[in-house]
Amino acid sequence: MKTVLSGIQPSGQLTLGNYIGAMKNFVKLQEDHQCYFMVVDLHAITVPQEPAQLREQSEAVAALFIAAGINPEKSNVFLQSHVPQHAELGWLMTTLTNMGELERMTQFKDKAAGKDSVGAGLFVYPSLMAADILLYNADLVPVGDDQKQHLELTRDLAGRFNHRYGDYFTVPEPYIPEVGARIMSLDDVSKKMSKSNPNAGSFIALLDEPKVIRKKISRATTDSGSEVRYDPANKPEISNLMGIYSQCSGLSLQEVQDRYEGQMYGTFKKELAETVVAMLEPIQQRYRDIRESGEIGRILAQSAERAQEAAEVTLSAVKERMGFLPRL
Ligand code: AQP
Repeated sequence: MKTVLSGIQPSGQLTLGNYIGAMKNFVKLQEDHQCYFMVVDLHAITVPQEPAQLREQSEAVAALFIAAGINPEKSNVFLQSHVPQHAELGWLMTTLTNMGELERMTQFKDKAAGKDSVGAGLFVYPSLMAADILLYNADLVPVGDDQKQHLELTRDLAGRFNHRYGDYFTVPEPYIPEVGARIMSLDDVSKKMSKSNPNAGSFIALLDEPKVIRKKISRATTDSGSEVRYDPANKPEISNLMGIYSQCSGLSLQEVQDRYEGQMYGTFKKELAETVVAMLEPIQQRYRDIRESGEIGRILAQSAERAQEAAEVTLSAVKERMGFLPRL
């Protein structure tokens, strides 16, 4: 059975982009793969986090994983910081990474742009991400389009390690959905929908109330035309909304286009809002049930224990190959 690993940062409220680009695939993949789904809290602190909020968001992301359909009996759902082997292998991978490789990362450039001071953690985080994946010898990594470059680095580091120290790591493959790999902001289609965007109107949070969702979609930017046509090059805003419609309804893009032929943007947006609300409603209900049950801590601890066992096997083998003297 192939191994799948992916993670989401508890750096804000999860968005529809995180769901469509990542979590929806996690749920499908768990049927016939050995899965590790992490709340990557060590990644979240690469930008400043308020401690109480980080704790709350970490539990919220874990609960949303389960509410979205990840079954903790089948898949490992855990916090990255609960398995200390991540940080240790992260350091080892950092020492195998070249500065130039990190300097080329577009996500770093985007997140660092315009800031007076940028933490070194933000710069080296792709090496930690590589460690996360290699620790479990993952074959497949379901991610949105934006993570493709980081995964390429992981593949390079796995190859470099195998070349220097003898074959050990599986070189992982990205698993990127064909549609929905990049859901864009509602207010600026040149940017991806992002949970840390300070403008809450730019994203739909998975826990937004129906009236908030309706308002955000009605205010989403569109071009001055009126034709509901999928044409990302010339009509990027409406195409982005059609992509969301398609992902939330299960209809193909062509079916969405046919359904709204001759109709105005206003009608399309109203029905899009209802489609999103209907898709999120059961997830939100399950989320509330899980939080109220108080079971999250136990689920996370059980998964972390299983994950740690697997992680320690890899870390010991890696350290031995790199020449660390074992502790007696
Ligand atoms: N807009 C998006 N469309 C499709 N997929 C997306 N993902 C994120 N945004 C979109 C995918 O969600 C997973 C989790 O991402 P992450 O939390 O590790 O960080 P990120 O990619 O940086 O996501 P955000 O929401 O933009 O977080 P912040 O604002 O904290 O940086 C990944 O698989 C990602 O591809």
